Parts: sequence; C-alpha cells; structure tokens
Amino acid sequence: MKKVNENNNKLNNNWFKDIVVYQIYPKSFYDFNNDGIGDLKGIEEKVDYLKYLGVDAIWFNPIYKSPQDDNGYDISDYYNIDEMFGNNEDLFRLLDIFHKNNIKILMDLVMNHTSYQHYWFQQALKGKDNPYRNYYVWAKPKNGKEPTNWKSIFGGSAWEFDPVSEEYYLHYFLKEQPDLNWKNQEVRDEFIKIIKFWLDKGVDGFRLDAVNVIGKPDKLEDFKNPDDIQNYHNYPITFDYLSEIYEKTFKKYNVFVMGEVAETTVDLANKITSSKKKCMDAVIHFEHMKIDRNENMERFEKRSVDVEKFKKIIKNWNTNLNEDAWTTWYWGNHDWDRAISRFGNVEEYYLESGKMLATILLTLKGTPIIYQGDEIGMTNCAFPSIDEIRDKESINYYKLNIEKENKDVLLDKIKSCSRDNSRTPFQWDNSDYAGFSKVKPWIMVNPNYLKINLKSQIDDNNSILNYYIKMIGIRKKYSNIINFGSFELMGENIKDLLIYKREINNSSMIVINNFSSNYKEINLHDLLNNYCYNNCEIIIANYKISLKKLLFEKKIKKLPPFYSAILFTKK
Ligand code: ISL
Ligand code: CA
Repeated sequence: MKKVNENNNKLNNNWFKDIVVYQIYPKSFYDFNNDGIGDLKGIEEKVDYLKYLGVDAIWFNPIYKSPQDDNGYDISDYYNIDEMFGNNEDLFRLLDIFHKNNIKILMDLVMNHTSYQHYWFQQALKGKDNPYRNYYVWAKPKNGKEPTNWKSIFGGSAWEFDPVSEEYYLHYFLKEQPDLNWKNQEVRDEFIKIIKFWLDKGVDGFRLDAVNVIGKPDKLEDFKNPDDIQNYHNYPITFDYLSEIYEKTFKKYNVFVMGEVAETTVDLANKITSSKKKCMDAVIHFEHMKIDRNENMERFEKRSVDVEKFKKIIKNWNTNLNEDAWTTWYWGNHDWDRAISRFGNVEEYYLESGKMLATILLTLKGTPIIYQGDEIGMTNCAFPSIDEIRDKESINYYKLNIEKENKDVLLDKIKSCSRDNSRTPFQWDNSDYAGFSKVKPWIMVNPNYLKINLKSQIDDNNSILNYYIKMIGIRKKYSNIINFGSFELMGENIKDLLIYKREINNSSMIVINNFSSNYKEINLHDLLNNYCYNNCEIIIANYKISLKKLLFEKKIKKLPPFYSAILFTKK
C-alpha cells in the first residue's frame, strides 16, 4: 500500500479555518534571561499560559538576525535566529514543546526587502557588475535628483542615493530596508529555498509581510499623486510571483499561509486565496483599519470610529467571500495603537468595550488573530516624551513635522497613534517591570501595569481575560456556524447597533452589540423577530442585566453602552 505522507496531503487542508491565532511580539512578551528583551526561552516558559487561553497557533513577529532598524522587519540573515532571541536550537525545541501541546507555530517572512546589512545588499553596493546588484532595484538620478517622485510608506522619498555607484536604490519602507527586485528569478529562488528550509524544520506556516508590494510598476515613472498608497500595491505581476512561490513550496506542505495585504478588497481576496491561482490561504486585509483613519490610512491622523462603515465592511466580507477563499480578522497588531484605546472606551466602559471587541472578533467568518495583551485589555501608553519612542516610523514623523507643527500637538498625535503603543511589554503581574523582566526593558512599561495585569485577572470572573477564554471556547464549539453560516445584519440602519445573525442548517446565532458609549433605545423583541420565543440560549453576555426583560418584553428598552451578547438556538 502507498504510504500517505501527511505533509504532502494538501487535500482537506482546512484546519486553519478552525483555529484561533495568537500573535506574539517576541521582543515584548517575556524576557527569560533578563537582558531587557523578550526571547524564545521566555515564550517557551509561557506555554502553559497559551494553553490555558486556548489558542491553537502562534504567529511570531520576525526573530531572524537583524540590526533591528525596524524591529526585525529588516532581516540580515534568513536562516538564523537573532542572538537577542536565542538561537536555532531554541526555536527547534520550542517547536517540539508547542507541538506536544497542540499549538502550531507560524513564522513571519519579509520578502519585499532585506536589511541593508544583508550579504546580498552589501555585495550589491560593491558595484554595478556585482552578481548581487540585480537583487535590488536601482535607478540613475533624474536631473541630479531622485529618479521618481515615489514616497516611502514611512515618510520621505522612496529612493536613497549610493554615492559610490551614483545610483539610487528603492526602499518602500526605511532606507535601511532596500526593496528586492522580484523580476529577478534568482531572488524568487532564494525565497523558495528559505521557505523550504523552515518548513522542513517543522514550522506550520507563515505570515507574509507586506506581500502585495513586491511587484513594482513596469516603468520607473512619476506617479500623478505619489501620496496615494494604492500606487504602490497590487500590481498583477505580484500575484504571478506569489503563485509561483505557492506552487513550488507551500502547496507541498500541510501549512497555513496568511499574507499581509493592505489595500485589498473581497474581490481580490477571492482571486488570490482560492484554488485557481492560489497565492496564500488567507489574507490579512486592512479595510476595517480605515474606520478611524482616512482612505490613505495616515497613521497619525485619527478620526472618530465610523461604526456604520464597519458594518458595511463586515457585511461585505461575510457575504461575498467565495466558498474556497478565506480571510483573517484582527483588531490590532504591532502596527497599530491598542485596540481597546482605539475602538473601545477605556475611561468609562473599559471592561464592557474590551469584551465587546472579543465577541465581534470571534464571531466573524475568517480566522481570528488575537494580539498579545488585548486579552487582558492592555491600553495605549502615556509616553512622557519623544525619548521614550523607539519606532523609527514615529521618530521619522516627528522629525519631518517638528518645524511645521507645535511640539505638544505632535507628541499627542504620536501618543495616540504610534505603533509603539502596542509594543510595550506584556503585563504579567504588578511586580517591577510588570513581571516582564528583572531589568529595565528596551521600551518603557505602560505605567498602568499595577492595575492592568494578567495575574489580577485570572481569578476574577468578571475580567476581560476570562471573557476571552470563554469566547475562544465559543469560537471553537460553534465554528461551523461562524465559518460557514450565512450572515445577515439586523437593524442595519440603527446607528451604532451591530447585530448579526449567523445561520447554518438548523442552528443559528444572533450576535448583539451596542458599539457606542450611549444607551440605545430599542425593542429587541420585535427587531429579532421573536427569536427567543423558543428555547433560545444566551451563551455569553458582558452585562449582568436581565436579558429576559430586554428580549421578551415587547417594549422599548435601553441597551447599555458596549452591550454585547450571543444568543443561540437550534430548531
Ligand atoms: O502600506 C501600508 C498602508 O498603506 C502599510 O500599512 C503597510 O502595509 C504596513 O506598514 C506593512 O507593515 C509590515 O511591514 C513593515 C513593518 O514595519 C511592519 O511592522 C509590518 O507589519 C515593513 O516591513
Ligand atoms: Ca532576553
């Protein structure tokens, strides 16, 4: 009989639809050797916590060798773990331990650029004849200036001058992150090798960083509007490159690949995640990251949360995603300020809004990703000065605007929008440095750790943590409805009310949310069509008020701020 090689059996490979992913920012999770920086042994040490939470897979931000100009998104060696996190042996041991605990490991992979310190780039700098020169994108000056008006996503020009060859190289992000030339087959082959290397070591998949910018415009010409970020994304050639990679690597393994793709619509997700020209298993799209930003998603220009826009976005994704396409959902990650500070109300409805976010995240069609610390309601950090900011994107923004804007206004914007908000150390307990390390960490600890920390929430039934644990259980128990059930908004036109019905076969659930800081007057009995008339079960709620009154009395009642509950019924 033919031996079935599990790794080669990509058929029925749908396990990634039923999992809950937890994102770990390794630098800030747990510092085992007390040098102020989180590390792999620190993550290993906390496996019991992750098990207790009930998550199925961990996605690590990059841990490869890197000079850390962009916290690991600038890789100088793709085959080795950076010393600050440990070494390859530490990762292999961790894989083993996590697998024994039924937790999968997804690595982050940066394919758009390397660090300027990578061997390839150092070679490329040696001159136009170097065999590695063509690994990157070079262009001659135009009238003594940058070749085009392209902008870096992190501010300033996307071109940096190399005085030796008198040419510019392209960088969509920091100047320390030169963009690779994906036209070059050798570059694609390098990544095929890198991916296979890690998959053969037992890694369960990848999160592909900024992967829809790897294909560049055919001609290096000025953009009409260089500030429009669409100019930099989604050139069709990108998906030729990615499907080549998928065919030659991922397809042969039973793994999960999610690609970070800003500026991606449902239509594009349908194209790139379904079987015809598959580039990845699921997208990490950005549509809901725009509900408090402008269309260009300017990091430091925050607006109030547009719940009506959010409703449209989730309706679209939950109804128009093809059967064989897939997405992920998340409220935040290492690139955004903290979810609860952004979408909730920390001052007045801390617990309620933190829990509501959990209900929504875990009841949408798509693989949920919980960002470390969101499950204990970690908030933005009151950075006292620009000296406490570590992120170069924020520092660049400060430098570029300090002449034009008032210093305090600028600092306020950074405090409320900087990526560093989500990068402060995980708050384990109320001991020094929040129990993260015994020494001063690489980035400040949020001073609210005395109040907000894991230890204080474990035995508190009313904590955000325990709500998350319950919701993770619900996500798994009801995964069939959540992943494959129909989606219908109810009371769609009632402002700030987010109610949706999920249904499959003879089971259904209604998720009720008041996504606002106001009481909402509503006759739920009528709105839900008498849904709870028969044996309806309230499987979770974030308020102790009598739901019976709300649901069964045919009267207008007040739904409290950030109210959130799930009803379930079987016919
Ligand atoms: O293009 C964007 C929106 O216009 C950006 O949000 C972009 O998608 C995002 O910044 C990409 O982020 C990823 O790559 C960066 C790194 O700094 C981030 O931490 C990472 O998540 C460069 O590698
Ligand atoms: Ca350490």
